[in-house]
Amino acid sequence: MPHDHLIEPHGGELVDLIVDSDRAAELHEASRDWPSVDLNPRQLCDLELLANGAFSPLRGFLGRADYDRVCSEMRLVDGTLWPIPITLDVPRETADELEPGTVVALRDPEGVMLAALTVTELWEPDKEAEAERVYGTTNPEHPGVAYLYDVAGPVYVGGRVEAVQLPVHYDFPELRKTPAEVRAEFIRKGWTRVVAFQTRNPMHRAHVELTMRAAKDQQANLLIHPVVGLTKPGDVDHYTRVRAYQAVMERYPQMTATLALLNLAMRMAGPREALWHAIIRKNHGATHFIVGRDHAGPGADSDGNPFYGPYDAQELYEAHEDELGVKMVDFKLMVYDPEDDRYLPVDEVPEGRKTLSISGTELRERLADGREIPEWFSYPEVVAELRRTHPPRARQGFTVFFTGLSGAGKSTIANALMVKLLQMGGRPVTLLDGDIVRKNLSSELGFSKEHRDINILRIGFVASEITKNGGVAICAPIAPYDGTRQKVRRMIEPVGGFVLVHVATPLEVCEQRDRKGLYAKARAGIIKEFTGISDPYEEPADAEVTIDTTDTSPDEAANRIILYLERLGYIGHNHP
Ligand code: PPS
Repeated sequence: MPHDHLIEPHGGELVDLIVDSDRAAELHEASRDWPSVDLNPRQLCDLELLANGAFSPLRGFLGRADYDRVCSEMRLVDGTLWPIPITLDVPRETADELEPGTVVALRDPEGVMLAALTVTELWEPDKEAEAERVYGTTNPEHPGVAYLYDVAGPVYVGGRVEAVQLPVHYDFPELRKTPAEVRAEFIRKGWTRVVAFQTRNPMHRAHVELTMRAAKDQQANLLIHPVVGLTKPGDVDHYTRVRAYQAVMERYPQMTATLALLNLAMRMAGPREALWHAIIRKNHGATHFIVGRDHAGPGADSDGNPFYGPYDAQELYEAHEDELGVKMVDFKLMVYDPEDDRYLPVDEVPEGRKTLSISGTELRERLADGREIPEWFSYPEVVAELRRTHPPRARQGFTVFFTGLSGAGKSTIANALMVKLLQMGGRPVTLLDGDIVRKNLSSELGFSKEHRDINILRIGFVASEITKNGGVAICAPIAPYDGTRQKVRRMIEPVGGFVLVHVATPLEVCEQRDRKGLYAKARAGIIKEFTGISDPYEEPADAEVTIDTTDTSPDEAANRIILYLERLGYIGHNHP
């Protein structure tokens, strides 16, 4: 029996693009002659939700007419409400191989064919117009716009999809439920009214109380349906979140709530995304959907202007609620009322009552400093999960990155620092000195700008891996180019500490010391492209510590860096 007959009255007709085994074998056989598209992480998410019917009624990647109308009116050509364009973007070279009628193999990064796409048309979208219409902004600080401009290829390919298999997931397989599986679960449990809760964040007490309140008000059961595909850059990783969700499920009264993971690639499109989320949940059999404050919004731009108003999503939803066929359960911001030890929507707080809340930024700060997170805010088991992956700074890794001219004293200070850190103990320390790296990692490289950049980026990659895993990396190359140093900073800061130390000993002093005799050779023209003599050195404007070794001993210099690390909290009482 097809799924869609199984699942009524929940959700309406469900598309299932996965072909039977005979057709799959046929497609595999034929695919030898087809061009291929290797899907990126976002496209993989989209394909999965197309294939399993989460994006019903879509049967493939949008063609041009559907795309245009979705962008301008949030509707497919046939009038169906659909707020987000689901398109397959490709590079121009790939597009050149395709034409209407071509069948393309859509593959995962390992080359496994997941689906066959029969191309109906190809076109070059006006990305600015798309950004303006879908996201309401062309500001690339919006993550959806950034993807559109920086990652998406210039050509869109529309066409129907026949899926051979769903993408494979090795993590949490028991929680990755297709829409048909979720609907079947509801039927098995006898649930006819189900409130779905979308989230990309760890769930704390406010979220649990909000969802319980929604369930009580609607006399419904709960589907906790977090996104584990792509969320906003910088979010807590989904492994940590899912372990925390599993712990939180124990807090709900027995047999009232269920957990399923959704491999959605979010766009952070705010109001439009709220409608999209509701359609997806309807396809999973939900009858109600929770929309809170700033639903699926990316926050504010660098000037502090929010991309969407806090309740824009609720307003747009309300205007389309009947058509969506999923009732909105709207919530204002929840705040804690210590007097009654409960959570309340901010508009229900009695006059003059003092309430408490902790913002996401504040929570991150508390985790980084190893400070207490109160029980009124979260559950001990959730906090424990967060602490495992977000240890306090005193247990995080960090990189100390020296830059400066040859002979400035980088290696000497780096060695002194390494020895002092080893004496303190607690973290493994790796020294990536310029000469050591040139011998072991970059022996084939010379001193052109291109080669120096490759060298520095290699050092940055190794240092970021060490830092990510809780170690200390001390790097001491010349690293003459500002842009390259900044790239390294951006690789490391998301995974731990980064301290740039400018060893600013003047050229005259370095040249006068000339310990290796290199300056003399450079002056004589025997060594070419020598930094400071015949090659540039760009002074950093972003160094955390600046040291001139003309009148500072290596011991003093290393001490200054240690004091700086203490001030930031990377060295301190919490040290294991
Ligand atoms: S870079 O620019 O960061 O990739 O340079 P780095 O890997 O630190 O290598 C610098 C060391 O190589 C020796 N050397 C040169 N330096 C600069 N310019 C030229 N042309 C050059 N040729 C060889 C020099 O000994 C540098 O070591 P340090 O320890 O800095 O004196």
